[in-house]
Amino acid sequence: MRLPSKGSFSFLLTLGVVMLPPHLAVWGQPADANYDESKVPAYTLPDPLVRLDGKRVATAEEWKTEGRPELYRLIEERMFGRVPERAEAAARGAVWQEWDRDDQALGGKAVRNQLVLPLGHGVELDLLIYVPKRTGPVPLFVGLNFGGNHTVHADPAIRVCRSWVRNDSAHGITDNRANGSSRGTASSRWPIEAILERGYGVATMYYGDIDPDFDDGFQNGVHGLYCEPGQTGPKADEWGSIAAWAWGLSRAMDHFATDARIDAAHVAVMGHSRLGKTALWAGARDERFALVVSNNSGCGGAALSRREFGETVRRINTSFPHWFNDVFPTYNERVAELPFDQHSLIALIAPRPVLVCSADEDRWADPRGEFLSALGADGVYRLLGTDGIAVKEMPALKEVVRSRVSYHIRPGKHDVTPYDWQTYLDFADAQWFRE
Ligand code: GTR
Repeated sequence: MRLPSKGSFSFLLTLGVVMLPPHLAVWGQPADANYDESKVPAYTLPDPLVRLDGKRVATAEEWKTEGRPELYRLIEERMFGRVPERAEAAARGAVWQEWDRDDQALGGKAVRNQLVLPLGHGVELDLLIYVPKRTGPVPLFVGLNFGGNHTVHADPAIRVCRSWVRNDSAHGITDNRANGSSRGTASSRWPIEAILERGYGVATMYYGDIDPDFDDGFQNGVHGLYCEPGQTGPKADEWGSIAAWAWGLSRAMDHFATDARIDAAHVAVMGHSRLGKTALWAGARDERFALVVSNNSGCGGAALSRREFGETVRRINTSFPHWFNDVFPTYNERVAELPFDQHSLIALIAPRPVLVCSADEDRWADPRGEFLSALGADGVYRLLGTDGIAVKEMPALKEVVRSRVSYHIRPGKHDVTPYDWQTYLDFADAQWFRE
Protein backbone atom coordinates (compact mmCIF):
# COMPACT_ATOMS: atom_id res chain seq x y z
CA MET A 1 0.00 0.00 0.00
CA ARG A 2 1.10 3.56 -0.78
CA LEU A 3 4.42 2.48 -2.29
CA PRO A 4 6.50 4.17 -3.46
CA SER A 5 5.44 7.41 -1.84
CA LYS A 6 8.66 9.21 -1.03
CA GLY A 7 7.98 11.56 -3.93
CA SER A 8 4.49 12.36 -2.66
CA PHE A 9 3.50 15.96 -2.13
CA SER A 10 2.78 15.54 1.57
CA PHE A 11 6.10 13.79 2.15
CA LEU A 12 7.99 16.63 0.49
CA LEU A 13 5.97 19.14 2.48
CA THR A 14 6.85 17.31 5.68
CA LEU A 15 10.49 17.64 4.85
CA GLY A 16 10.01 21.28 3.95
CA VAL A 17 11.24 20.60 0.41
CA VAL A 18 8.45 22.47 -1.34
CA MET A 19 6.94 25.89 -0.69
CA LEU A 20 3.32 25.98 0.36
CA PRO A 21 1.10 26.92 -2.55
CA PRO A 22 -0.68 30.24 -1.99
CA HIS A 23 -4.12 28.70 -1.41
CA LEU A 24 -2.84 26.88 1.68
CA ALA A 25 -2.93 29.60 4.31
CA VAL A 26 -1.58 27.40 7.08
CA TRP A 27 -0.05 23.99 6.35
CA GLY A 28 -2.87 21.70 5.34
CA GLN A 29 -5.54 24.32 5.95
CA PRO A 30 -6.91 25.59 2.64
CA ALA A 31 -8.31 29.11 2.63
CA ASP A 32 -11.58 27.85 1.12
CA ALA A 33 -12.42 25.60 4.09
CA ASN A 34 -15.96 26.07 5.32
CA TYR A 35 -16.29 28.12 8.49
CA ASP A 36 -19.88 29.15 7.86
CA GLU A 37 -22.46 27.38 10.03
CA SER A 38 -25.15 28.05 7.42
CA LYS A 39 -23.15 26.01 4.88
CA VAL A 40 -22.99 22.90 7.02
CA PRO A 41 -24.86 20.26 5.00
CA ALA A 42 -28.04 18.73 6.38
CA TYR A 43 -27.15 15.36 7.88
CA THR A 44 -28.53 12.59 10.04
CA LEU A 45 -26.22 10.93 12.51
CA PRO A 46 -26.30 7.14 12.64
CA ASP A 47 -27.59 6.05 16.05
CA PRO A 48 -24.79 4.07 17.75
CA LEU A 49 -27.48 1.92 19.36
CA VAL A 50 -28.86 0.79 15.99
CA ARG A 51 -27.12 -2.24 14.52
CA LEU A 52 -26.23 -2.63 10.84
CA ASP A 53 -29.27 -4.88 10.39
CA GLY A 54 -31.52 -2.13 11.77
CA LYS A 55 -32.18 -3.79 15.15
CA ARG A 56 -31.93 -1.63 18.23
CA VAL A 57 -29.60 -2.46 21.12
CA ALA A 58 -31.96 -2.52 24.08
CA THR A 59 -29.87 -3.51 27.09
CA ALA A 60 -26.41 -2.90 28.51
CA GLU A 61 -25.64 -6.59 28.01
CA GLU A 62 -26.60 -6.45 24.32
CA TRP A 63 -24.39 -3.39 23.90
CA LYS A 64 -21.47 -5.22 25.45
CA THR A 65 -21.81 -8.47 23.56
CA GLU A 66 -23.22 -7.31 20.21
CA GLY A 67 -23.62 -3.58 19.60
CA ARG A 68 -20.22 -2.45 20.77
CA PRO A 69 -18.16 -5.18 19.08
CA GLU A 70 -19.93 -4.50 15.78
CA LEU A 71 -19.44 -0.73 16.00
CA TYR A 72 -15.83 -1.18 17.08
CA ARG A 73 -15.10 -3.38 14.07
CA LEU A 74 -16.73 -0.91 11.68
CA ILE A 75 -14.60 1.98 12.91
CA GLU A 76 -11.53 -0.20 12.97
CA GLU A 77 -11.99 -1.63 9.47
CA ARG A 78 -13.11 1.55 7.74
CA MET A 79 -11.04 4.21 9.48
CA PHE A 80 -8.13 3.58 11.85
CA GLY A 81 -7.23 0.11 10.63
CA ARG A 82 -6.82 -3.27 12.22
CA VAL A 83 -3.68 -4.04 14.20
CA PRO A 84 -2.19 -7.23 12.71
CA GLU A 85 -2.34 -10.25 15.00
CA ARG A 86 1.47 -10.46 14.79
CA ALA A 87 1.71 -7.07 16.52
CA GLU A 88 -0.79 -8.07 19.21
CA ALA A 89 1.18 -11.31 19.75
CA ALA A 90 4.51 -9.45 19.95
CA ALA A 91 2.99 -7.10 22.49
CA ARG A 92 2.05 -10.00 24.73
CA GLY A 93 5.72 -10.99 24.97
CA ALA A 94 7.26 -7.53 25.20
CA VAL A 95 9.00 -6.49 28.40
CA TRP A 96 9.86 -2.93 29.37
CA GLN A 97 13.37 -2.45 30.73
CA GLU A 98 13.87 0.18 33.41
CA TRP A 99 17.25 1.89 33.00
CA ASP A 100 16.78 5.05 35.06
CA ARG A 101 15.28 5.67 38.46
CA ASP A 102 15.74 8.77 40.60
CA ASP A 103 13.89 9.06 43.88
CA GLN A 104 14.95 12.68 44.27
CA ALA A 105 13.87 14.04 40.89
CA LEU A 106 12.60 17.59 40.32
CA GLY A 107 14.29 18.92 43.43
CA GLY A 108 13.18 16.00 45.58
CA LYS A 109 9.47 16.28 44.73
CA ALA A 110 9.18 13.30 42.43
CA VAL A 111 10.34 9.86 41.48
CA ARG A 112 11.45 9.72 37.85
CA ASN A 113 11.66 6.53 35.84
CA GLN A 114 12.77 5.89 32.30
CA LEU A 115 12.13 2.61 30.57
CA VAL A 116 12.73 1.28 27.11
CA LEU A 117 10.79 -1.27 25.11
CA PRO A 118 13.00 -2.76 22.38
CA LEU A 119 10.80 -4.07 19.57
CA GLY A 120 13.55 -5.14 17.18
CA HIS A 121 15.20 -3.71 14.05
CA GLY A 122 16.19 -0.61 15.99
CA VAL A 123 12.63 0.35 16.96
CA GLU A 124 12.62 1.25 20.65
CA LEU A 125 9.96 3.04 22.66
CA ASP A 126 11.16 5.35 25.43
CA LEU A 127 8.77 5.82 28.34
CA LEU A 128 9.21 8.61 30.90
CA ILE A 129 7.28 8.51 34.17
CA TYR A 130 7.10 10.92 37.09
CA VAL A 131 5.14 10.04 40.19
CA PRO A 132 4.74 12.21 43.28
CA LYS A 133 6.69 11.10 46.29
CA ARG A 134 4.10 9.48 48.48
CA THR A 135 3.24 6.02 49.65
CA GLY A 136 0.59 4.03 47.88
CA PRO A 137 -0.28 3.80 44.20
CA VAL A 138 -1.22 7.00 42.39
CA PRO A 139 -3.64 7.69 39.53
CA LEU A 140 -1.79 8.69 36.39
CA PHE A 141 -2.18 10.54 33.10
CA VAL A 142 -0.39 9.19 30.06
CA GLY A 143 -0.06 10.95 26.74
CA LEU A 144 2.13 10.94 23.68
CA ASN A 145 4.29 13.98 22.96
CA PHE A 146 5.20 15.62 19.64
CA GLY A 147 8.91 16.35 20.00
CA GLY A 148 10.56 13.73 22.20
CA ASN A 149 10.42 13.05 25.94
CA HIS A 150 13.21 15.54 26.54
CA THR A 151 10.95 18.37 25.34
CA VAL A 152 8.36 17.95 28.11
CA HIS A 153 10.58 19.22 30.93
CA ALA A 154 14.02 20.80 31.33
CA ASP A 155 15.12 17.94 33.66
CA PRO A 156 18.64 17.24 32.27
CA ALA A 157 18.35 13.53 33.06
CA ILE A 158 15.64 12.92 30.46
CA ARG A 159 17.15 11.04 27.54
CA VAL A 160 17.20 13.06 24.32
CA CYS A 161 14.95 11.44 21.74
CA ARG A 162 16.76 9.05 19.41
CA SER A 163 14.13 8.69 16.68
CA TRP A 164 13.40 10.74 13.57
CA VAL A 165 12.12 14.21 14.51
CA ARG A 166 10.86 17.05 12.36
CA ASN A 167 13.53 19.59 11.44
CA ASP A 168 13.41 22.79 13.47
CA SER A 169 16.10 25.34 12.77
CA ALA A 170 15.25 27.31 15.95
CA HIS A 171 16.61 24.38 17.92
CA GLY A 172 19.39 23.39 15.59
CA ILE A 173 17.57 20.31 14.27
CA THR A 174 18.56 20.08 10.61
CA ASP A 175 19.13 16.37 10.04
CA ASN A 176 15.96 15.01 11.68
CA ARG A 177 17.94 14.24 14.86
CA ALA A 178 17.09 15.90 18.17
CA ASN A 179 19.73 17.40 20.39
CA GLY A 180 19.76 18.91 23.86
CA SER A 181 18.77 22.38 22.66
CA SER A 182 15.12 21.37 22.43
CA ARG A 183 15.08 20.27 26.07
CA GLY A 184 11.97 21.57 27.83
CA THR A 185 10.56 23.30 24.73
CA ALA A 186 7.12 21.68 25.21
CA SER A 187 7.02 22.24 28.97
CA SER A 188 4.07 24.64 28.79
CA ARG A 189 2.06 21.67 27.51
CA TRP A 190 3.30 19.41 30.32
CA PRO A 191 2.98 21.23 33.69
CA ILE A 192 4.51 18.24 35.44
CA GLU A 193 5.02 19.77 38.89
CA ALA A 194 1.41 21.01 38.96
CA ILE A 195 0.13 17.54 38.00
CA LEU A 196 2.25 15.90 40.70
CA GLU A 197 1.03 18.40 43.28
CA ARG A 198 -2.50 17.25 42.57
CA GLY A 199 -1.47 13.71 43.52
CA TYR A 200 -1.29 12.31 39.98
CA GLY A 201 1.59 10.72 38.16
CA VAL A 202 2.34 11.59 34.56
CA ALA A 203 3.89 9.48 31.83
CA THR A 204 4.76 10.20 28.23
CA MET A 205 6.29 8.71 25.10
CA TYR A 206 7.35 10.28 21.81
CA TYR A 207 4.84 9.34 19.10
CA GLY A 208 7.60 9.16 16.50
CA ASP A 209 9.29 6.32 18.41
CA ILE A 210 6.23 4.26 17.45
CA ASP A 211 5.84 5.57 13.92
CA PRO A 212 7.57 8.67 12.53
CA ASP A 213 4.87 11.07 11.36
CA PHE A 214 5.40 11.27 7.61
CA ASP A 215 4.12 9.31 4.67
CA ASP A 216 6.90 6.98 3.57
CA GLY A 217 4.82 3.90 2.90
CA PHE A 218 5.52 2.67 6.44
CA GLN A 219 9.18 1.93 5.85
CA ASN A 220 10.02 2.86 9.44
CA GLY A 221 8.37 2.58 12.86
CA VAL A 222 6.42 -0.45 14.02
CA HIS A 223 4.37 -1.29 10.91
CA GLY A 224 7.17 -3.05 9.07
CA LEU A 225 8.01 -5.19 12.11
CA TYR A 226 4.76 -7.10 11.91
CA CYS A 227 4.25 -7.67 8.19
CA GLU A 228 3.74 -11.17 6.88
CA PRO A 229 6.51 -12.58 4.69
CA GLY A 230 6.38 -10.84 1.32
CA GLN A 231 4.11 -8.06 2.59
CA THR A 232 5.70 -4.63 2.07
CA GLY A 233 3.23 -2.50 4.02
CA PRO A 234 -0.12 -2.65 5.82
CA LYS A 235 -3.06 -4.15 3.92
CA ALA A 236 -5.87 -1.77 2.97
CA ASP A 237 -7.85 -2.40 6.15
CA GLU A 238 -4.81 -2.57 8.44
CA TRP A 239 -3.39 0.06 10.73
CA GLY A 240 -2.35 3.54 9.78
CA SER A 241 -0.19 5.73 12.01
CA ILE A 242 -2.91 6.71 14.49
CA ALA A 243 -3.75 3.06 15.19
CA ALA A 244 -0.04 2.37 15.71
CA TRP A 245 0.31 5.32 18.09
CA ALA A 246 -2.71 4.01 20.03
CA TRP A 247 -1.16 0.52 20.10
CA GLY A 248 1.97 2.12 21.56
CA LEU A 249 -0.08 3.70 24.34
CA SER A 250 -1.36 0.24 25.22
CA ARG A 251 2.24 -0.91 25.55
CA ALA A 252 2.75 1.79 28.18
CA MET A 253 -0.42 0.55 29.88
CA ASP A 254 1.12 -2.94 29.97
CA HIS A 255 3.85 -1.47 32.12
CA PHE A 256 1.52 0.52 34.40
CA ALA A 257 -0.34 -2.70 35.19
CA THR A 258 2.89 -4.09 36.65
CA ASP A 259 4.14 -0.97 38.44
CA ALA A 260 3.15 -1.00 42.11
CA ARG A 261 3.51 2.78 42.36
CA ILE A 262 0.73 3.28 39.82
CA ASP A 263 -2.96 2.71 40.43
CA ALA A 264 -3.62 0.86 37.18
CA ALA A 265 -7.38 1.13 37.63
CA HIS A 266 -7.04 4.92 37.39
CA VAL A 267 -4.96 5.58 34.31
CA ALA A 268 -6.23 8.37 32.05
CA VAL A 269 -5.11 8.74 28.45
CA MET A 270 -4.83 12.27 27.13
CA GLY A 271 -3.82 13.69 23.78
CA HIS A 272 -3.79 16.90 21.80
CA SER A 273 -4.77 17.34 18.17
CA ARG A 274 -3.60 14.32 16.09
CA LEU A 275 -2.65 12.81 19.41
CA GLY A 276 -6.16 13.63 20.69
CA LYS A 277 -7.55 11.51 17.85
CA THR A 278 -5.06 8.89 19.02
CA ALA A 279 -6.17 9.15 22.67
CA LEU A 280 -9.81 8.55 21.66
CA TRP A 281 -8.90 5.51 19.60
CA ALA A 282 -6.57 4.25 22.35
CA GLY A 283 -9.46 4.54 24.83
CA ALA A 284 -11.80 2.70 22.44
CA ARG A 285 -9.26 -0.06 21.75
CA ASP A 286 -8.09 -0.63 25.28
CA GLU A 287 -10.60 -0.62 28.10
CA ARG A 288 -7.82 -0.51 30.67
CA PHE A 289 -7.73 3.26 30.08
CA ALA A 290 -10.22 4.38 32.69
CA LEU A 291 -10.71 7.94 31.44
CA VAL A 292 -10.06 9.71 28.16
CA VAL A 293 -9.26 13.36 27.41
CA SER A 294 -9.39 14.60 23.83
CA ASN A 295 -7.88 18.05 23.42
CA ASN A 296 -8.62 19.93 20.18
CA SER A 297 -8.76 16.58 18.37
CA GLY A 298 -10.86 17.82 15.45
CA CYS A 299 -11.45 15.84 12.27
CA GLY A 300 -10.92 12.11 12.78
CA GLY A 301 -11.09 12.79 16.53
CA ALA A 302 -14.10 14.26 18.29
CA ALA A 303 -15.41 16.47 15.45
CA LEU A 304 -18.33 15.15 13.42
CA SER A 305 -17.21 14.34 9.87
CA ARG A 306 -20.68 14.96 8.40
CA ARG A 307 -20.55 18.68 9.28
CA GLU A 308 -17.65 19.26 6.86
CA PHE A 309 -16.70 22.32 8.92
CA GLY A 310 -13.00 23.26 9.01
CA GLU A 311 -10.96 20.15 8.27
CA THR A 312 -12.84 17.51 6.28
CA VAL A 313 -12.31 13.79 5.78
CA ARG A 314 -11.24 14.51 2.20
CA ARG A 315 -8.69 17.07 3.37
CA ILE A 316 -7.23 15.01 6.17
CA ASN A 317 -6.80 11.95 3.97
CA THR A 318 -5.05 14.12 1.39
CA SER A 319 -2.74 15.99 3.76
CA PHE A 320 -2.00 13.00 5.98
CA PRO A 321 -2.51 9.83 3.91
CA HIS A 322 -0.70 7.73 6.51
CA TRP A 323 -2.89 8.54 9.52
CA PHE A 324 -5.83 6.28 8.70
CA ASN A 325 -6.11 3.05 6.72
CA ASP A 326 -6.71 2.83 2.98
CA VAL A 327 -10.46 2.23 3.32
CA PHE A 328 -11.15 5.61 4.92
CA PRO A 329 -10.26 7.68 1.80
CA THR A 330 -12.93 5.77 -0.13
CA TYR A 331 -15.37 7.85 1.95
CA ASN A 332 -13.76 11.20 1.02
CA GLU A 333 -16.65 12.16 -1.25
CA ARG A 334 -19.40 10.30 0.64
CA VAL A 335 -18.97 10.82 4.38
CA ALA A 336 -22.74 10.53 4.80
CA GLU A 337 -22.40 6.84 3.89
CA LEU A 338 -20.08 6.08 6.79
CA PRO A 339 -22.01 3.74 9.11
CA PHE A 340 -20.70 5.78 12.02
CA ASP A 341 -19.55 9.29 12.83
CA GLN A 342 -17.21 10.53 15.51
CA HIS A 343 -19.87 10.38 18.26
CA SER A 344 -19.72 6.61 17.68
CA LEU A 345 -16.03 6.68 18.57
CA ILE A 346 -16.87 8.42 21.86
CA ALA A 347 -19.66 5.89 22.47
CA LEU A 348 -17.06 3.09 22.34
CA ILE A 349 -15.46 4.62 25.44
CA ALA A 350 -18.70 4.29 27.45
CA PRO A 351 -19.27 3.94 30.33
CA ARG A 352 -15.84 5.35 31.15
CA PRO A 353 -15.52 9.12 31.69
CA VAL A 354 -14.58 11.17 28.65
CA LEU A 355 -13.73 14.87 28.44
CA VAL A 356 -13.79 16.62 25.07
CA CYS A 357 -11.92 19.94 25.07
CA SER A 358 -12.04 22.65 22.40
CA ALA A 359 -10.51 26.11 21.93
CA ASP A 360 -12.72 28.81 20.44
CA GLU A 361 -10.13 30.06 17.91
CA ASP A 362 -9.44 26.52 16.74
CA ARG A 363 -12.10 26.57 14.06
CA TRP A 364 -10.14 24.10 11.89
CA ALA A 365 -11.00 21.48 14.56
CA ASP A 366 -14.69 22.52 14.60
CA PRO A 367 -15.46 23.10 18.30
CA ARG A 368 -19.23 22.77 17.71
CA GLY A 369 -18.70 19.48 15.92
CA GLU A 370 -16.62 18.31 18.88
CA PHE A 371 -19.43 19.22 21.27
CA LEU A 372 -22.07 17.53 19.09
CA SER A 373 -20.05 14.31 19.13
CA ALA A 374 -20.00 14.30 22.92
CA LEU A 375 -23.76 14.93 22.86
CA GLY A 376 -24.27 12.17 20.29
CA ALA A 377 -22.67 9.57 22.58
CA ASP A 378 -25.17 10.34 25.37
CA GLY A 379 -27.63 7.54 24.53
CA VAL A 380 -25.02 4.81 24.95
CA TYR A 381 -23.75 6.27 28.22
CA ARG A 382 -27.32 6.40 29.56
CA LEU A 383 -28.10 2.86 28.45
CA LEU A 384 -25.07 1.81 30.48
CA GLY A 385 -26.51 3.51 33.56
CA THR A 386 -24.46 6.70 33.72
CA ASP A 387 -25.62 10.33 33.66
CA GLY A 388 -24.39 10.76 30.05
CA ILE A 389 -23.87 14.42 29.21
CA ALA A 390 -25.66 16.92 31.43
CA VAL A 391 -26.47 19.54 28.77
CA LYS A 392 -28.23 19.71 25.41
CA GLU A 393 -26.79 23.02 24.21
CA MET A 394 -23.16 23.92 23.73
CA PRO A 395 -21.89 25.53 26.96
CA ALA A 396 -20.37 29.01 27.18
CA LEU A 397 -16.61 29.54 27.30
CA LYS A 398 -14.95 28.04 30.39
CA GLU A 399 -18.20 26.47 31.60
CA VAL A 400 -17.31 22.83 32.29
CA VAL A 401 -20.10 20.29 31.82
CA ARG A 402 -20.32 18.22 34.98
CA SER A 403 -21.22 14.68 33.96
CA ARG A 404 -19.63 11.41 32.80
CA VAL A 405 -19.39 12.80 29.29
CA SER A 406 -17.97 16.26 29.66
CA TYR A 407 -17.20 19.12 27.31
CA HIS A 408 -15.19 22.26 27.80
CA ILE A 409 -14.33 25.14 25.50
CA ARG A 410 -11.79 27.75 26.49
CA PRO A 411 -10.84 30.98 24.79
CA GLY A 412 -7.70 30.87 22.67
CA LYS A 413 -5.80 28.84 20.19
CA HIS A 414 -5.06 25.25 19.23
CA ASP A 415 -2.77 24.28 22.11
CA VAL A 416 -2.53 22.61 25.51
CA THR A 417 -2.19 25.01 28.41
CA PRO A 418 -1.66 24.64 32.17
CA TYR A 419 -5.28 25.82 32.52
CA ASP A 420 -6.39 22.88 30.33
CA TRP A 421 -4.57 20.52 32.65
CA GLN A 422 -6.42 21.95 35.65
CA THR A 423 -9.64 21.09 33.81
CA TYR A 424 -8.47 17.52 33.14
CA LEU A 425 -7.41 17.01 36.76
CA ASP A 426 -10.64 18.50 38.14
CA PHE A 427 -12.59 16.16 35.87
CA ALA A 428 -10.60 13.09 36.95
CA ASP A 429 -10.98 14.06 40.62
CA ALA A 430 -14.73 14.48 40.22
CA GLN A 431 -15.30 11.31 38.22
CA TRP A 432 -12.98 9.01 40.13
CA PHE A 433 -12.78 10.26 43.65
CA ARG A 434 -15.83 12.37 44.47
CA GLU A 435 -18.67 10.22 43.26
C1 GTR B 1 -3.29 19.72 11.52
C2 GTR B 1 -4.30 18.69 11.12
C3 GTR B 1 -5.20 18.42 12.27
C4 GTR B 1 -4.47 18.28 13.59
C5 GTR B 1 -3.23 19.09 13.69
C6 GTR B 1 -2.21 18.66 14.74
O1 GTR B 1 -2.49 20.15 10.50
O2 GTR B 1 -5.00 19.16 10.01
O3 GTR B 1 -6.02 17.31 11.99
O4 GTR B 1 -4.20 16.96 13.83
O5 GTR B 1 -2.52 19.14 12.53
O6 GTR B 1 -2.08 17.49 15.06
O7 GTR B 1 -1.49 19.53 15.22
